[in-house]
Amino acid sequence: TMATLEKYQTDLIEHGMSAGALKFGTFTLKSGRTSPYFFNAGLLASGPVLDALCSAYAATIASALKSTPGLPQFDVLFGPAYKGIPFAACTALLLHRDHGIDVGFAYDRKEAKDHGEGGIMVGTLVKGKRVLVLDDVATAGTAIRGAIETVRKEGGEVVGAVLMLDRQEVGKEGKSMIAEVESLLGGKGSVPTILKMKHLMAWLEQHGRTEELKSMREYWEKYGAKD
Ligand code: OMP
Repeated sequence: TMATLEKYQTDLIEHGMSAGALKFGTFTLKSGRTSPYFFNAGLLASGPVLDALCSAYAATIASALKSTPGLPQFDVLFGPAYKGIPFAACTALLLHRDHGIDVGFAYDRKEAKDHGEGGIMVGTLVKGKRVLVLDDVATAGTAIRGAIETVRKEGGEVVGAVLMLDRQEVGKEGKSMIAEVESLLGGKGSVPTILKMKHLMAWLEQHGRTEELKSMREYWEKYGAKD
């Protein structure tokens, strides 16, 4: 049975395709896997697309805060450099404007500054705060683990993470990436995601794109997390 799509999920898929960010074809991943799709969030770069993406992040966070098991309350949204910076900024704004959820936002520099205020963090201080990490795509979970580590080194307590896309693949310990990252954070419900691979497949099915759907199914059989 196919996943059902919320409007904010369909909007993000369709904006992603128009922007050339979400592509179906043949791609080599960081992990070396050959994938029938690739989502490059760096190409989500216009006012309307940022609106679709960050409205979806905000809706996902607001709904996860109300769910059980869900996302714990948090004080600061952290967007890792570089792609996470505009996304976290816009999401903090929309959480306030559309959901009445007021949080700080912070990001890191890729190269530490050795003058002025120094250090690698910019924005709201994370030390002693409950932090939600915001990231784009997670495959094996390497990138998201790095962002969690950055916040922890600065003394922040990472209570959860929100992702644009969970590719639903196997993580570093042989379980699903999502279960592995949840167990590093607040357990079940602490890593809400806007989209999962199965939502992309539901969209392809709704639009009669059977060839692409077939390649997606084959890929999932090979690399999908079965737990
Ligand atoms: P992991 O670090 O293995 O979780 O892979 C996530 C990273 O892979 C992202 O931060 C991107 O650099 C890249 N990526 C995408 O951006 N989109 C995809 O669809 C797939 C990948 C990937 O290479 O796995």
